Amino acid sequence: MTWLFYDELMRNHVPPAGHPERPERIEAVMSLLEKTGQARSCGRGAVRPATDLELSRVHNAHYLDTLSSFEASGGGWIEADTWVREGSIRAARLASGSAIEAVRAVFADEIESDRRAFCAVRPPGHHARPSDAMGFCLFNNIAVAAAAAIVEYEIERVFIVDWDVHHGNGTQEMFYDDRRVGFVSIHRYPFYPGSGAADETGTGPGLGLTINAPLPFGVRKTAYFDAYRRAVEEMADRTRPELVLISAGFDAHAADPIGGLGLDIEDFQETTKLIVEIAETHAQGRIVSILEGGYHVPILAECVSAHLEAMGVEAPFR
Ligand code: Q9C
Ligand code: ZN
Repeated sequence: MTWLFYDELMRNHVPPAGHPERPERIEAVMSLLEKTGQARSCGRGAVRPATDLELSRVHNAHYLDTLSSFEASGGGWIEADTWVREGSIRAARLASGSAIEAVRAVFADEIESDRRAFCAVRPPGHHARPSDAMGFCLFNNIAVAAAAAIVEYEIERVFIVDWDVHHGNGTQEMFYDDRRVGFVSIHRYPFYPGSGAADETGTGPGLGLTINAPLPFGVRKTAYFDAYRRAVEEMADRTRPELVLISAGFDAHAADPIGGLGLDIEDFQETTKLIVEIAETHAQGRIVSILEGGYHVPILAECVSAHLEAMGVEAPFR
């Protein structure tokens, strides 16, 4: 059994019409998982908002205050791409709280094949920086989850893999000098947010614990998977992780309206299978996958369904 985390209140973060990061994204994901039978075969995790203490492990306390005041005084665009209004912070806290609770679930479970979780959450997180919202992201859900794992379960080696089409700049920044967290990002480059060159490899005790695989638009699929396998296997060797976290963005799909790197729905089963292998080799099967981008709504839902299938969640009605 895999654990599924979702809360309808995450739909109450509502950017203006036409914004790609919309409530329908997770609605469509959940409806499809119900239709395929996958929602029923997952355990349903209880979602709660992340606390200030949990968020402040990776975010500056001043940022939390600024964000609250911004929302309380009516909100609007907090930066070029990121909208905040009544309901946004609650949604973002639930997204981070889901990720924390998913970590708890995979550490609580006795059976290896049950130590997997997927968080169908929004707003996404991987661009959020210690003191800034960015790129549709308010709180860095995956970084909050990694920090919670390190503190609560006293682990020393976490591996974060980020296959969203955009570089996971916020996550990279939060752990750039940290020896406890290995970070791999495979992304379109040059592209938003501009970072993620191959020579960004970490610093100090974290040197060698960041691997970036920047790929040009139009890359062949074989080159994509060569780069992916190489980076992921190298980082698995370097970290021998006790927990694997996935920044699961699906905007590298060829039809994504704002991203695209030539991938098809089934390709996310390949990216997933390698992570399952690594988690089983090193991490007693523990995987927490957290939704990031993916903006073609029906395709996003199919990608999530395929991803879960590769994590062992069968789709009897598909
Ligand atoms: N202002 C995620 O996929 N596009 N975020 C900016 C120029 C921002 C994507 C275009 C894309 C953010 C989580
Ligand atoms: Zn993205």
